Amino acid sequence: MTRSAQIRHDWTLEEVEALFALPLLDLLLRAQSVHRAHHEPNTVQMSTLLSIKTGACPEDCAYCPQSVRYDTGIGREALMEVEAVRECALRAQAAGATRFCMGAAYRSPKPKDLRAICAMVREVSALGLETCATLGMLTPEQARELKDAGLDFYNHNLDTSEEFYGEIITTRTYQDRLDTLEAVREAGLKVCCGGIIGMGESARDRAQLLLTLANLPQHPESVPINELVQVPGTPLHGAASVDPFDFVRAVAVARLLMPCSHVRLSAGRTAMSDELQALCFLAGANSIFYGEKLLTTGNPDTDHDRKLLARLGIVPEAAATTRSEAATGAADHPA
Ligand code: SAM
Ligand code: DTB
Ligand code: SF4
Repeated sequence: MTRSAQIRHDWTLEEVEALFALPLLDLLLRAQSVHRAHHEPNTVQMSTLLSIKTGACPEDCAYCPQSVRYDTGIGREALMEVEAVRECALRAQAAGATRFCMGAAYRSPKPKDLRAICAMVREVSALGLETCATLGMLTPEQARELKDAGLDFYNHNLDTSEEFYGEIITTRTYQDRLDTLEAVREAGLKVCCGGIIGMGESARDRAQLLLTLANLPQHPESVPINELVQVPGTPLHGAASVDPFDFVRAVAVARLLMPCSHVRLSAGRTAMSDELQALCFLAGANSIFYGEKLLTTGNPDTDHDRKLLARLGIVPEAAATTRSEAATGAADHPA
């Protein structure tokens, strides 16, 4: 079978549920085989996050410590200055990151803020880093503005299945999210889109989330799989924890459904053992958030991560978009 023949956008829920139901070792073998057919083995892409505008978000995402509705001890902070962002990006680059992702606690950016963020994108891009932003909902014009400023990726997660979504967020719809993803794609930006495991969703919800991602007209170049970071004060604090093997299954199924994408082992790594993270890499994860902080919560020390990768014989992937990412667009969309 050729590589492009494995790129499908017509998965059924039954097929995806059947993958989840495979014996774990069979699933891992299949996922690692597909991984090796599409990616350099033993490499990992490293992105560093920075919260450029923290707290007081009007949305009600039940997992999020930055919503103004929950008492999590996170106050309102102004949008950072361009120079301060540039310094953080330089530090991330010196530590070994190749992509810098700027996150803002917005429902959607205001015109003045977007202009300032475009200036940040230009500065970070000029350092030779890949750029990513996650700023909430975008109009097609806003997406084009970011593209013109040199933005490479836009992160906007579906978070969960359409069915479960209403239990987690009521202030915007699933369709709003799909519309933003379409605007981002149309503007020529690369898409980073994934979800969160551990919010009380069912196995079917997990299958449905990955199915929706895989059946988008084009697979997201980057698929972050987050494990819920439980923050006191948020409605999801105290949610039942996930069986680690079920988390690994979600990573493996993402790899099988979206062979060319980078699957990112995202939030939640501080609570994972080194061995569990190694299993996630075996399942096809080939990207991490690297740096001591995610947006407002912790992430493993860079020193620990460097040692872990060295112990596993995994090397950081060079910057610049890989052959496989290019293939997600070209190979399956000849028109
Ligand atoms: N405000 C923008 C938005 O929601 O699109 C951008 C920032 S928001 C923090 C980006 C993503 O972070 C969310 O969609 C969610 O998937 C993830 N996230 C937020 N809080 C999290 C948590 N406690 N645990 C895991 N992932 C989380
Ligand atoms: C993604 O999928 N996960 C990141 C990033 N995209 C923006 C965010 C994780 C946030 C975890 C909670 C926090 O640090 O505030
Ligand atoms: Fe706001 Fe984004 Fe947090 Fe939702 S996830 S509350 S939109 S910062």
